[in-house]
Amino acid sequence: ESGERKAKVEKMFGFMDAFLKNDSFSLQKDILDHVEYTVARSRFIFDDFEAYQGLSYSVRDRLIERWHDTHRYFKKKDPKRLYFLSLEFLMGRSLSNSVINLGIRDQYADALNQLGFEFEVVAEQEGDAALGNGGLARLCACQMDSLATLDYPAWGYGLRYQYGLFRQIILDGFQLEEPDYWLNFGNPWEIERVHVSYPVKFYGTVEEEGIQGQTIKVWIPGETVEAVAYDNPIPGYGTRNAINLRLWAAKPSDQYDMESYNTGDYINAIMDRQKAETISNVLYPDDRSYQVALQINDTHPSLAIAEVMRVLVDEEHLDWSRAWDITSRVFSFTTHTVHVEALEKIPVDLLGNLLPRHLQIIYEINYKFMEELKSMIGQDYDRLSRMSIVEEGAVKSIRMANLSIVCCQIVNGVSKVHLDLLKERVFKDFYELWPQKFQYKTNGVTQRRWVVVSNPNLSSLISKWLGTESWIRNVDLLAGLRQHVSDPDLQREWKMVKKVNKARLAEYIETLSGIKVSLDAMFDVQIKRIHEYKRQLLNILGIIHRYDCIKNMETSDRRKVVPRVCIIGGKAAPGYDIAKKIIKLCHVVAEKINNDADIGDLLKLVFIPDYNVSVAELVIPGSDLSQHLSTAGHEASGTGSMKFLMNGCLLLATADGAIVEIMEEVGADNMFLFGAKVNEVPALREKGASLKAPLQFLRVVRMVRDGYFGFKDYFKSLCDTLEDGKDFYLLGYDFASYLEAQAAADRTFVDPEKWIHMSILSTAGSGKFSSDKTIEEYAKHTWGIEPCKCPF
Ligand code: GL9
Repeated sequence: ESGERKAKVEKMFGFMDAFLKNDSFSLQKDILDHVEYTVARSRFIFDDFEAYQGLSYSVRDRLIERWHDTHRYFKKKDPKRLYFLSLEFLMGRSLSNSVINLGIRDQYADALNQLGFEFEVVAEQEGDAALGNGGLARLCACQMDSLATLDYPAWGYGLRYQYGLFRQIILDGFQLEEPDYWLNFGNPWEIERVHVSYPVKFYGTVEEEGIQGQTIKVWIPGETVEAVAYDNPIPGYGTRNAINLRLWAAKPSDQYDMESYNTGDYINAIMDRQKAETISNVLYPDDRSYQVALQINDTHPSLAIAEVMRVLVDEEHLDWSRAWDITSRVFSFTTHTVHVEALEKIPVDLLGNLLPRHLQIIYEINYKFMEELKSMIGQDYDRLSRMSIVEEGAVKSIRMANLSIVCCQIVNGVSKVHLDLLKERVFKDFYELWPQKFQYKTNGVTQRRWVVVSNPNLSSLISKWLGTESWIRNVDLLAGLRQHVSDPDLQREWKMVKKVNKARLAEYIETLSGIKVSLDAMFDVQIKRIHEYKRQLLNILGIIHRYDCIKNMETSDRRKVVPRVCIIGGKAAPGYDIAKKIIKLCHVVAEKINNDADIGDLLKLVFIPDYNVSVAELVIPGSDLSQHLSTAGHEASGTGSMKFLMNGCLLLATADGAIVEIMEEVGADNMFLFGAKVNEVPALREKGASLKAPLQFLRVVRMVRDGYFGFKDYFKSLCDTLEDGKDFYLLGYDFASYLEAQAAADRTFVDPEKWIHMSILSTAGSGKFSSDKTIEEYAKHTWGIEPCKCPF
């Protein structure tokens, strides 16, 4: 038999051409073959989109090849593996990133050229995979890139939502939401694994059974849904390794409701089956801090704790303490918020109905934890009830964060300040109990996506001046730019790159909005989810103030004004009323300013609709200044700032989240900082109404309130949030120092040499904020995994 098998293997090898070839002829042939046989268009006539499809399938073949080799190698070496669970992965586009990581971008560009297509144009055909809300989800995508590049044996696990995050449509300045049918035109980057599927059970009852003198719990589920795997290969850069992001889709189970089929209720049975698929239909468009019930965020996969316990105890029949020992060793938990009210809670009624056995297990974990806690701290009932996994009250709920902390040996924050806040506020009780559990890993972003893919000109420039491309894998080398910072040649070339990127962005703005912007103006950008704590409103009020000042200036003084193009972009959660009003305010203010001929190029305001990863890739390289305005103590990290920093954009920011560490790396004098500090904020809030806002602030708020921009009634509730004593996010208090920071940015901008100097130092100081660094820290200090590099 083994002889037969051997013959078969030999025969198979005979069919193979070793690895796929990457010369121009082979690539062209591959693309054409896919156009003809996979896409089923004629190789003689196909358009840009079909070229994109043919190209992508050809890239995918190369990904699969590496993916197979990597997994065969992992299997052989059998290292400790990491399984990275997240409900959100915001991957964006795959084409450019893949060919760059595979090291064959230029070859593909050349092959396409020979076929009469342009790589950039073809790449624009791809839609975004927007399976996430914002920073938390994009962080996971960056970390997957780093895990692959650094050769870690890792798997990502998430959900394959039928619809991505909603599309933002702006109609008359109002945000409307439309479904994102991202799968409608197919997705060449995934591989459906119909055979990799697992039953996922819901509802039903838990019964007790006696087996060999022992009673065990048996869950009799009421419904079963099938989870089917879709694999997305993630290639590393400069390595053969390609790891897997496995996303699950819900499908009706074959065994589903057999009863109804037999009783003849065929049509209803079919309708019921469709319900199963809705589980992975929509990504919940959520944002923290105003949710009350079930919320999707960083603690959400924490139900996995109860599931692993269930499998070990109920299915593998381990005793509880052994099962708990294993579970608490394998899980680690990263929290991404500073907002106590945003910590996820699941109502007991809901959980008991949906997953009755899991609820029992959580109760058991809590019972044991409470006993242990009593033995340590005694009968301090206030503290016991604060730390309990079960929250009593009107709606009895499970505190998922408490469950995660109790279970995991390490709880990570995402920045230094964030850890401090976890210790002092969010998880104070737990920190006092288990100080050794609490750590932080500074978030990071991948320089592959955020410089090499999105800013190729800057990327080449950096490589040229460093004399190597190694910084793409070894980001510490970026610091080497410091030694050339005063070189006039570098400064000139640096400026040129920025200009080209600004021109590209200006073109985009004109296509979008018809607004022509001057390339000599400062491009000032704030792009991120719209949230009160992120204070886009502060930005808009600052713009109104600027407009008002210019209007009241003598003509001679106007010559000194630094022209600005203010760019704002971001989505508001569909149910977040105030955030939606901020978007509308931005539009009415823009309408007024942009149509005021008297202002001309001195000030423009542009709202970029439907902000997503690929929009960010275009906007960031083209911006001069970026704003990060969160009220200190509210942004756990903030990773947008890191992308701007790497691209040499100067930051105007509060000392919050990651900014505090950025200050340490690039120096406070290379940034424009303002606002109350983290430790001042609580005392300022205490002061309430006695904290008087400055006159300039009152004036601009009054303009909005009095209907200077129209929609007076509509903006009333927004203005009310800024009244003395109600201004929770301290816009009034921070306004004066915000304007000072803005003035400092203006003064620096008119000194181009100084500006470029600061810009180069920003990129040079951005090395610490690569996700490669974050992943190395996690690998060493949290996961305990080692690289496992597949030989070429
Ligand atoms: C967030 C934090 O708010 C950010 O400050 C942080 O940078 C990221 C990544 O750690 O996580 N937590 C969170 O829920 N979101 C974050 O961006 N929100 C969204 O993703 C919408």
